[in-house]
Amino acid sequence: MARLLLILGDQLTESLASLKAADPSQDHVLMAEVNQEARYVRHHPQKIALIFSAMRHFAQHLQARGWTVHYVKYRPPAEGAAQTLLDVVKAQLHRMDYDALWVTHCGEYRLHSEILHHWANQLGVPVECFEDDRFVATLMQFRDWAQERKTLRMEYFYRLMRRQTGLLMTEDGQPEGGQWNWDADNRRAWKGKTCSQYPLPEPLVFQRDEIDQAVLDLVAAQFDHPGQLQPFQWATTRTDALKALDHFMTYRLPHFGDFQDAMASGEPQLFHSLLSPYLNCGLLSPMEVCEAAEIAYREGRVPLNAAEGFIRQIIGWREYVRGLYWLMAPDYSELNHFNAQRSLPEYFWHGRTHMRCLQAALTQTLDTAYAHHIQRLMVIGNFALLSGLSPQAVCGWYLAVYIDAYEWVELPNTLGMALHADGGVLGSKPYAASGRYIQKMSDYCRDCHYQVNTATEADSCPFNSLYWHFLARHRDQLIDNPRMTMMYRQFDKMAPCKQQALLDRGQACLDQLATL
Ligand code: FAD
Ligand code: DLZ
Ligand code: SF4
Repeated sequence: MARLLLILGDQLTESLASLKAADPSQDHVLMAEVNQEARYVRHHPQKIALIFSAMRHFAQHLQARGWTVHYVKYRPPAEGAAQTLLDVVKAQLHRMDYDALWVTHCGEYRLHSEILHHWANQLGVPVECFEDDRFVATLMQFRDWAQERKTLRMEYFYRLMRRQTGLLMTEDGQPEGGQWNWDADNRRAWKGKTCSQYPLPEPLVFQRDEIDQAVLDLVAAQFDHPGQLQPFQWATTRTDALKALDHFMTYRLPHFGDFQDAMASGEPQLFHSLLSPYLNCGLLSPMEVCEAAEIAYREGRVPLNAAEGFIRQIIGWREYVRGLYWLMAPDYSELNHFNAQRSLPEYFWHGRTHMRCLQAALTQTLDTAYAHHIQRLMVIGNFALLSGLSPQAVCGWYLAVYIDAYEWVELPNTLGMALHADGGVLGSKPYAASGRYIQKMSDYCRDCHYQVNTATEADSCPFNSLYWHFLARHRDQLIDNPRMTMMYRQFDKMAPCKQQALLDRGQACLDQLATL
């Protein structure tokens, strides 16, 4: 009774459900680098390098543990080798006799539905799919939770997850410190360059081995996708990912909460963890990461607002967006509440714009495949929302450029959180903001071509007028939202000539979007 286990590039976990159920003495593992996965969007070169190298290391690890692993290395399309996962599976079933193909639930609807609906009748063996139990909540649990509610706010799901895991809970079932959420304490701007009280540590550097080097050479030769391949600074093994976790716990978590929403020129990471790529491809587990944060808090090494803020991102947001993705798939990806139709300005692909904040976030993204949450949400996402960029184009961009991007996590964050294109399923109001927010949370405006303190002049910050233009053009959709009343009141109180000047400047920005 030998089974063939297909393990995907984001399933690099030794305790993966299919591996747990299988028997290494007779079942075989199959892993494959294929064009289907490497090219279905123009993934950032660092993302491809991370996945391929982590896959190769993981295969080696499984072999050392006694598994028989059939590993198919990448071959360019011109060489006529197997290009899809189905091709690879078929070839392996042809080579040897297996009783079944075992898979673990995929992270993307695209591939999951292909496997479940189209493979079995082409393969001649049954396809058995295991639930992906690397998350805290099951998909069924999220569905049940959602069914009981009119609105699906993350905060309430998060509280359920806190109770379920016991993370940061007191013995009598109360949230540690008497409060569920310490977000109000987590909004400080970082003045670190002028104030040494909160110094940033040196980034952790990993040694590159032969596997990394071979993959980096391969990606450099075969993938001309947007983004820089070097310097490549990511961990590609569980051992190194654990070092990254440890380094974060010691040096950055203590101030993670305070500066969670801050942005600073030349400081791409600030106090963020950079752990999402490892969580999402399976090198780290969400619970081990959260438990490490809780221990750091209980031992007095980090304050509560830091530990809670960090844990909320993982058992709150991460679990919630995954549940929402599968609840709403596949139609969610097509939603476009504001009927936004503009295409992406070219600078999304090279970063050259006069808007300093956007230039910094885009350039950093293309150089490192990473931007932290506030850059993704309040700079790039906010700009896309205010400018009416097509959600499908924007989501395609986010899926391609970020090292941690898989549709289950990217889509709800981009389409739902940043663009409000789901009409409020995820968020109770759009995350729209003027330049003042960016000025408050960063030092970008100081060196910008545009003036953040004006709104209607030819050199005024585009965010300032685009903000009012957005509110005005979507008045019918937003006016009844109680969380938007104050903004509309503010606009309605302005003199008509001021209102017109704002709308004119906003329209001018939209007309010149390509050259801002
Ligand atoms: P930290 O700030 O250190 O946070 C710790 C961990 O919490 C992260 O590693 C991540 O696993 C989790 N987390 C934090 N926020 C979220 C969130 N909103 N949703 C899910 N998990 C979260 N995250 C991805 O993993 N993949 C994506 O493709 C992705 N796309 C995004 C697109 C947009 C428009 C926005 C606004 C956010 C997106 N996020 C995405 C969420 C978040 O920005 C990243 O998880 C975070 O920036 C990763 O960096 P970090 O590991 O340093 O995070
Ligand atoms: C992201 C990615 C890339 C770039 N390449 C591969 C690959 O060659 N083989 C593979 O099994 N997985 C890869 N992945 C991850 C998959 O895209 C991911 O498993 C699916 O999108 C499901 O989440
Ligand atoms: Fe961004 Fe406006 Fe500030 Fe320039 S002035 S950095 S465009 S917010």
